[in-house]
Amino acid sequence: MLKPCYKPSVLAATIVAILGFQNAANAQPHHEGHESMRNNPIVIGHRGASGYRPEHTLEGYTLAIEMGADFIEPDLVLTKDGHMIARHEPMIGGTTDVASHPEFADRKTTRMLDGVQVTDWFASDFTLAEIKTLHAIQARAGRDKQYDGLFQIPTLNEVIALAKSKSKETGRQIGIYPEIKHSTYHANLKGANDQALFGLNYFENKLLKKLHKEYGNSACAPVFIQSFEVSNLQYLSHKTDIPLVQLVDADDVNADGSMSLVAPYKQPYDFVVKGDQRTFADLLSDEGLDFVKSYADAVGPWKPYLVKTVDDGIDRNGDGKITINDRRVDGSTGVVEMAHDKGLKVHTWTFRNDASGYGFADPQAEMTYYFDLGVDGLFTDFADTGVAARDASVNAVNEPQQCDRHDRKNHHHH
Ligand SMILES: [Ca+2]
Ligand SMILES: [Ca+2]
Repeated sequence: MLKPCYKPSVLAATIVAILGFQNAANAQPHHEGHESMRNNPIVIGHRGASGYRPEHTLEGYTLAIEMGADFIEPDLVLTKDGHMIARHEPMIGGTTDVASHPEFADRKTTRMLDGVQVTDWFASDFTLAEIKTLHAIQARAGRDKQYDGLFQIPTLNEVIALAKSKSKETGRQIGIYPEIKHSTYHANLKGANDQALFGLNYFENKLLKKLHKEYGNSACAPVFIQSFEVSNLQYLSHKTDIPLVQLVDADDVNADGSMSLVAPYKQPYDFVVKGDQRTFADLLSDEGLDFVKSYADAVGPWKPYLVKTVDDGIDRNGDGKITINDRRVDGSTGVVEMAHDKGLKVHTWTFRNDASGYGFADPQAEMTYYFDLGVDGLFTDFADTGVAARDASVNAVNEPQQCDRHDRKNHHHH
């Protein structure tokens, strides 16, 4: 529609564009080039496509890949005979049918896990051959249980083989995003003779040996290694150039938007053991991010660390009740920007269609909000929604991924 003011408005826009260009050029001559190198933010299939299939199964990972996930996420724990298998916890009662195997009834036991007493079946009391007789079940209420009892528990080797074969089949590079679960716990597990079953860094060494064999010791490997603990990542930083991710947890979000920090979600467990007083939240301060940058390539904070939301008692979606979805979204906390300034990537979690989130009733809109904010990736149980949300973001980039990482050995001379 032509209006009388058409020409002046074009002129005004041109002047603004010229001034804007000059301002940008004067203030940040290097900035445009940096931005043009930006990669497409990644969608990580959280425990596979756990919204649709039992978590941590080859079938679930396959579905996540078919839905467009860039990375699949195996959480790793160790069996009695030292194999790395994909489970969210050393406890396997909630995610497998072990309770319906009478031959394993006497394996149910009580252990301390990161300071918490837990009664369950533990992966480290089973050989891999025994684990292979179990089948996965849907762990979360309200999700499809028709696949319960059908799929086996995969090893890391099988997850890697799947990612590689699917990469060939689809022509897309499917990455893996393994998490070392409970490093301190695994290092201190006792065998029958009361000696350490695995010992310090057995888990880390085993993982690196496998990853280096499959992908090489390279910053550009399609792999991120993640952990909630710190000292194991510091150890790994001296042994590998594969990117490392410091996960950052919390207990809950307070009404005013601040983080609630209650054990065992208050501190990395290796900090608890060493008496280091720093909390998870401390790792995201200016000083904390500098510390993380000394050994890791990315931070993986729980999403409320990135976007502040406030419970102000207003029913925003008008459904007659106040839930976390109604919270007022107060924008960035500044963590994403500060991490990026320090050269750390930001990957955040977890986005779920059936739980949605703080301040958002629409899970796809929620994920697009985080992508627009500038996160480099996010974990979702619903990879299809994650891909749609990413593709709708102003930060979506329709170019092949380029490796913009540097070998750690080039950056950390003594
Ligand atoms: Ca995980
Ligand atoms: Ca509501």
